Amino acid sequence: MLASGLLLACASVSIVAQPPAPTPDKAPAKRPAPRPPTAADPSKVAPDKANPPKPERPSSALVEFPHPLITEILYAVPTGVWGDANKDDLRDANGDEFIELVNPHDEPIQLAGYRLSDRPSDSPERKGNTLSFAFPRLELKPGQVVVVFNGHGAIWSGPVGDSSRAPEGPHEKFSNAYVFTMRVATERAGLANAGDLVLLTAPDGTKVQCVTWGDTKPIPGAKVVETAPLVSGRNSGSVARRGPKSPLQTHPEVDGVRFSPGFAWIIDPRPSVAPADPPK
Ligand SMILES: [Ca+2]
Ligand SMILES: [Ca+2]
Repeated sequence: MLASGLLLACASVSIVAQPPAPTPDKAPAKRPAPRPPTAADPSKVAPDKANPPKPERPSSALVEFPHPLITEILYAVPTGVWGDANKDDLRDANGDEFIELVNPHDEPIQLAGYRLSDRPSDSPERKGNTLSFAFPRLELKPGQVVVVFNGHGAIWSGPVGDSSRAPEGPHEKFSNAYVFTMRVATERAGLANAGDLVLLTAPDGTKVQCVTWGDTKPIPGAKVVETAPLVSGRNSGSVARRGPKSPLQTHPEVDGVRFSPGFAWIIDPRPSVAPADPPK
């Protein structure tokens, strides 16, 4: 008993003499606390599985977000029935002209306030004959297509908008694109076949895109300037691009038709498929 009592006493003395053992939830005072990750050190940020970071939007089109991209222009309307681009059974040298645009980005864009125009009136003959069309409110989802016809003398059926209002829906006669008319009242206002331009301007006045052909010089200050091929005369038809960064090229003839309003190749890459119904 005595021996064990001594042992116990020694043990108790020994226990008392030892510093208190650190407990798991009590770290030593000198241990540096881990610093929370900061924005300056993004590699240390733990991945948020519920909200994975979006990849940086690649510059996948000629124009930056949130601008639409001009994908096709018909400035030289073919003669006869082969020129009836707006499908009203009439061929109008100006009325059947059109400009097609698409949302080439991966998020919706708003068209309100964007403007399409041609070369400004710089001569007495052209005075008052400049084309200018401002879009009303219309949200374009990624890949959605819009066609703006000159519209002079046109007879419309189906949903067609103008500068004051968007169409009620997509138009099935034009590959389900949204269709607009500029409602041009004079036969003298159109895109000149020998040389002219189309300028796309953003609501804040930014000159987004300028497409020229023939002998016309681009408007200074445009962010994207392109020269389209000359397709007038026997080669009349549209110029169109096949990819969001491809140049505007002569539209191939498919079943006699040299344009495809509403059918954007950059969305549906089927170059050999008939893009439009041949005229009756
Ligand atoms: Ca023309
Ligand atoms: Ca027509």
